[in-house]
Amino acid sequence: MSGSVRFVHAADLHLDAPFKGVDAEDPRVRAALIAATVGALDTLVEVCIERRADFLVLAGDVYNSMDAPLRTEFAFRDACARLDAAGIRVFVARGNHDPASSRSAGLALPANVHVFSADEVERVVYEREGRPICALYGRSFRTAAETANFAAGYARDPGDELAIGVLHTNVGDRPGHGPYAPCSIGDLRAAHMDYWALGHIHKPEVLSQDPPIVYSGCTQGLHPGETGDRGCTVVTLDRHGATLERVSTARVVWAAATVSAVGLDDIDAVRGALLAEVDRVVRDTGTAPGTPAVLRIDLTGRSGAHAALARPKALDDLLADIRGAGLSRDPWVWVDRVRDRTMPAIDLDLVRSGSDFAADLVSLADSLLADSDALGAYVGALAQPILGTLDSKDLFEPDARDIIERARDLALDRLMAEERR
Ligand SMILES: [Mn+2]
Repeated sequence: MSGSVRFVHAADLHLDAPFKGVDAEDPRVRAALIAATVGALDTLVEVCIERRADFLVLAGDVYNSMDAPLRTEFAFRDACARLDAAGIRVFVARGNHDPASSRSAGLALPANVHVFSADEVERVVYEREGRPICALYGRSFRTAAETANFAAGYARDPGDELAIGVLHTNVGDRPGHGPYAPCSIGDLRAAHMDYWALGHIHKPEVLSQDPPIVYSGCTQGLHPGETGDRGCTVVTLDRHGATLERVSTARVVWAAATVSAVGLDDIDAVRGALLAEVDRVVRDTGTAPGTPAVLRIDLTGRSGAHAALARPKALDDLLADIRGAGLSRDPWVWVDRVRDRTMPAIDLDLVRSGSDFAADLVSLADSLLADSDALGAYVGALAQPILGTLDSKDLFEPDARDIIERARDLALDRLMAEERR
């Protein structure tokens, strides 16, 4: 074997995934979300063709469900046929969402597609003009819950000049992800591959540089939690090593932002800050300029606009206004949610100058904050019942100053809310 290969590594396309957690009433936004996963597949095909890839590696979860609709299977088959026409092969390892036992695994795929065995690690040789160039090792999931260590079955043939491992796996028992085909980075290194094309974790991540052990991440974020760039990894590999390049494929980017309302004293100032955030997202949607975004914003901080935001329907009207502005941008931004997490601004000097209960409260806090012995004793007495219930006292190290300041402000917030009723 001699030479080099260029391939595109992608995973977790979840082509038939429903978008959860967003209820977009705008028809253009709805249509974009519905078309996004298959659109990302189209972009993936274009990337393979533009970069003159030798082959595409898909490391599991092409489909979201074990009985994916026929139209989704047609979309995948059409994509493979376009690659076939361009002379690009496709290597597929099935994952926990689309195991070999899926009911939707029936549609015949073009001859350029190879689906790895679900019985054992399978070695397939990519050839160019009849000459072996690169070996690919892969194993598909048979069932949705494969909990054996598949990585242990991978071993490079000493005759391979180039070798790639393909696997859907949870490396390092990551919490929050299914414990499927678990393995360690050490298990993967022990197979002596030149590159590991992994799937399952949807956030792109390079676990190791030498050899590259890579989660390409999903091709399209599937819900508001999957924020930021989503795409594929273009790999150029020869016997000296690999060069990696990230290319975005997402048709809609999920974005989340926190906007501080500190120093903003009325609704118009808040509106200005929200619009500035929308425009920031328009300019900066990961590595793919021109990609529409769905944006969630939390408004935070002590703000003079707190009371105005708390008025009935004020936030709804503000959201509708910001949405209209976001949809007029190019690319558009759908503001899915603005949450009001602001608190009232407190002018402590003004409260101190009064003669009411609030003034007494601030005065008590002032005297404690001025006397560290008294402060420690006071907070210690308050914390004792809680500390008594903990097995390890080391877990809770009370910061007395912080506790008193927060207790003071929380009590003042409650008092002010009472006054407004
Ligand atoms: Mn997945």
